[in-house]
Amino acid sequence: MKTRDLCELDRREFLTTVAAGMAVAGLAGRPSAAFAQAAGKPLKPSANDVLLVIDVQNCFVPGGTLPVKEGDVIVPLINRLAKGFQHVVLTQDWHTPGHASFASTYPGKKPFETISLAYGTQVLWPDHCIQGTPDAELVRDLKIPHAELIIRKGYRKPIDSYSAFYEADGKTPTGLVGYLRERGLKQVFLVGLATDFCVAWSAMDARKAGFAAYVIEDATRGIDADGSLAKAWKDMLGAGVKRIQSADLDV
Ligand code: VGL
Ligand code: ZN
Repeated sequence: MKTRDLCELDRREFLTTVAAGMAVAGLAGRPSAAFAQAAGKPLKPSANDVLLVIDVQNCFVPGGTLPVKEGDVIVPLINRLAKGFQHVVLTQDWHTPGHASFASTYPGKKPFETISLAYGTQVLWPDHCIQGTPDAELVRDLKIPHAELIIRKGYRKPIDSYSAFYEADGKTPTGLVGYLRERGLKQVFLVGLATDFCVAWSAMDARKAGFAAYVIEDATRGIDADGSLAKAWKDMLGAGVKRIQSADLDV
């Protein structure tokens, strides 16, 4: 609802409409953010919200093994956004040598080709984010000292994990659902790399697990292999993920 429409409505009717919308969206009990959103005002992160910072690692920025174009440009913005969140969780792509997602594991295969594995189609990547290497470290300029948890993923040799919640079989949990639920964190805001792979899969799995999910688009960058970025947005929006910009947040 646009702010200028408000004057045309009886105030009581507006409040009823918003309250009904909140009940439908399961947002009763945290009226400030729901109100702000309904009125088109910036969202203020609350104590039930968590910022999920996906894979801001050396491997995914220029100079790394699987560089995302402008992957480094979003780091200052992520640092600023993180200051507005009480709760921040980071993820780290964390592969074994000879990992199932590496093209080098399969003779004759090249990065960005695909193969069929037991759990489905796997895009093949250059060797990247190998456990314990400088390439796998968080970007040095990422400054979020109050981050509460680092989730590592993709650490099993035979299976990839783009998502922070479930491995690529769609059912092996990383433990993040339980962590967020147990701590009463209900709405997940996502930033980081790459929009069309680890951010998108994490956002959709957040929805699957029953969380509200907001991707802060200008604090992400994509790989965009073969139309993957447009497809990822279509899939995310279809799954009920909200696409927002950093300016939509009051931080
Ligand atoms: C990612 C490809 C392979 C990501 C991780 O962080 O988006 N993409 N591994
Ligand atoms: Zn990976």
